[in-house]
Order: sequence, then C-alpha cells, then structure tokens
Amino acid sequence: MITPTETPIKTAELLIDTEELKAQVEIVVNSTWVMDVHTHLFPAAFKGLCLFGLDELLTYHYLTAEAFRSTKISPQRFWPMSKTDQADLVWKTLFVESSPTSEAARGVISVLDAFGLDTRAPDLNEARAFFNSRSLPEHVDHVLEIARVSGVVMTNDPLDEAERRIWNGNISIDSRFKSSLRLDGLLNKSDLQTASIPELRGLLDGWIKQISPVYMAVSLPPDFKFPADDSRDRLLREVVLPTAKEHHLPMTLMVGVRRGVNPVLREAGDGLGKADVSAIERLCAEYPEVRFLVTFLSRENQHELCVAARKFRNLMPFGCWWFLNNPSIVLEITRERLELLGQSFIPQHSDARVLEQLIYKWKHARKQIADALYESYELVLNSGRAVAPEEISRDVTRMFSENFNEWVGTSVSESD
Ligand code: FIX
Ligand code: ZN
Repeated sequence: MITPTETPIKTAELLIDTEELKAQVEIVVNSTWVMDVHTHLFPAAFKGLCLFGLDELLTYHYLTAEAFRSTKISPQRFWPMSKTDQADLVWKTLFVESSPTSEAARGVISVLDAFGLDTRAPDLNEARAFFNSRSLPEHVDHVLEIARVSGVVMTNDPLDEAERRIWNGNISIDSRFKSSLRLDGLLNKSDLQTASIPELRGLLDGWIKQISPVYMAVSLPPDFKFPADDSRDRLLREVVLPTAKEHHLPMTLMVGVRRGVNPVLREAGDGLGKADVSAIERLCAEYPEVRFLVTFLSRENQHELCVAARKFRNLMPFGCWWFLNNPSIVLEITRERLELLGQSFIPQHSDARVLEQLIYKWKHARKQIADALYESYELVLNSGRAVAPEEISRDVTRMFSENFNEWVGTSVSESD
C-alpha cells in the first residue's frame, strides 16, 4: 500500500515501446560506471608491473595461444624474441594474414579504433608511436574514462618478489586501484606449508595490515573438494577462513583452472575442467558468516552455480571468466543469471592484464549485458508490467557496483 508521503513511479515515463526500451537499456548499460572486481592491473606507481601499450596488448597470452596455431614458429624460438618482435609476429599472423575474428583479436581492433588508429595497418609503426607518446598517469585516466571503469581490483601476490619490494617501499596508491590478497602461493603450492598455523595466521595478518585488501582470493583446480583430506583443507579451516572472519574479508574463489596443460606455452598453456559446485555449497553452509565471491571457468558449471547461489545468501556469482569471456557465452550466462537470480550477481569482471584491455573487455561485455537485460525487461513487459527508466539505472548500478560494494563493505552478520 502506498502511503501519502511516498511518490509512486510516474506512469507517464514507463517504457512500453520495445524500441525505446532497447535504446534506453543500451544508454544506461553503456554509460553506467562499473567497478571491475578482478583484474591483474597495477597503477602507474608500480612501474614495470603496470602493463600498457601495443606490444603488451599483442603479446597477451590469449593471443599468443592463438598465434601458435597459425604460425610455424615454435614456442622455443618465440619466447627468446624481444617483445617488439613477438608483437610484430602476432600482428602479422593474426591481423594481416588472417581476419581478427576471435574475441581477443577483435579486442585489439576495438582498442585501436577507440584511439582512432588504423585497424588495417600493415605494420605497427604508427600505433606503437602513439602509445609510446602517452604520459602514463594521463593515459590511465583516459582509459578508465573511455571504459567507464570507476575502480579496479588488482591481484596482489605477497610472495612475488618484485611486488613485495614495491609494497615495502614508500608507496602511495591511486585510490581507484583496490588491492586483493592472492593466496595461490599458500593454498596451491607447498612452499609455505611447513610453517606452523600460528605463523601462517601471523603472516596473513601482516599482509592484510600492509596492503588493506578488499578480499582474499585463490584460484582452484577442477578437482577442488571441500571437505577434503588434504593440506589445502587444513589451511582453509585453520588459517584462511578464520582470518576472513576476523578481518571481515570476503573470499574470492575462482574454480576450474588446470595450470600448465601445455607448459611450453607458458601463461597461454593453462586449460580448464568441470568442477564440483557442491564443494562451494558446503563451504557456504559451514561458514555462513564469510562472504564468498565465486566464479567457475567451465561453461558446464554455470547453471549449478546459479542454483547454489539461490540457496546461500553468502554466495555471490561473478564474471564470465577467461575462456567464457566470449560474446555468445557471456550472453548465455547473463541470461541464465537474470532468470535465476534477478539482479543479485556481478555480471562481469575484465581480468585485464594490460591497461587498454579495459576498453575492449568492457565495451564487448556491455553489449551482451544490455542485450540480455533488454530481453528480460521485454519478457516482463509482455507479462504485463512496463519498466521505468530509473528502474533500469537502479538495476544496472546494482549489478555494476552496488553488489560488490555491499559485499566488501560489511560482514553478513552486521547486515542481518
Ligand atoms: O588465476 C587468474 O586470476 C587467471 O585469471 C589468470 O591466471 C589467467 O592467466 C588470466 O589472465 C585469465 O584471464
Ligand atoms: Zn585473473
């Protein structure tokens, strides 16, 4: 019932024409600022770790994997080449001698186009000179503005020597770059596993104090089990999850990666496998006070993840990760999530490693998200309820930033 002080939504503004509805959804999805919840980007102050420019874009591991399929050069000969030579070879192979139809190749086209550069150039001279002429701090601002990204979460590995040196120095961090504490080195390798539980708790407390992460994160193999009779289970129960509770930090779980399927391809050599979603259900049930951000790498796990999220309010599905970040699959997953979860999910993260990738990854994702969202509203309209423009803005803002801000901002018990 509407009380006299409440203002009902003005019926005059309801969108009942499907063309207008589609146009409005596109405007809102393309203009709403997004918080990018998982990237491998670093701010300019991180010097060599902040990757940008054409050579980095072209030697992205998504593209080297594709280039090896279309050139005769062996990985053994490719890796010792300079980055410039590698980039030239990738350009020649995937852009000059072939059409850039893959998602990653088309991404480079979208980036070049955003800066008004020749997308059919026979060589990289002009584009390389353009990127080399940019002042990095201004370029960062410009890229974030074009991509309409309000902030990005970095992947911070405290065991990485180069990164540790930076944190140990007197660094002031661009506030748009949020940190996250990556725990693959603790949970997936044996390096630290001889340390005692109190030592490891102390180590985590120290890292959290130093880098103030918005969450802790780990990538997991398809055979991840919980509970399990292994050291990862013990470390989760005795070190990581108690730390998450104590510091009110969400846990980000990225499940389904098979590292080093073909190690000669280096970073391009990882694969995927279908994982067991019930392991995540059991974690969520056993740790109701911990918030979990979860993504799966296998397409086959996506529907089960949605169903699991319907059972556990401390589970937030996010992103279409890596091999899923292709238009056809993003559309399918986003539809599925809208149908099963309303707007209670985070549709995409970029996983960008190179600054300018933010431009294409968000441009391409926004297109699929807008299409899926429009279809949902059209179905609602056909069922007898029109949508108001401000409701579209509310829904997109929720998915693009509010769900994440709420997740990292308060503990479950605080909001109960
Ligand atoms: O584990 C991860 O965070 C993955 O995203 C990376 O390891 C992977 O190489 C990648 O860049 C995928 O997009
Ligand atoms: Zn990643």
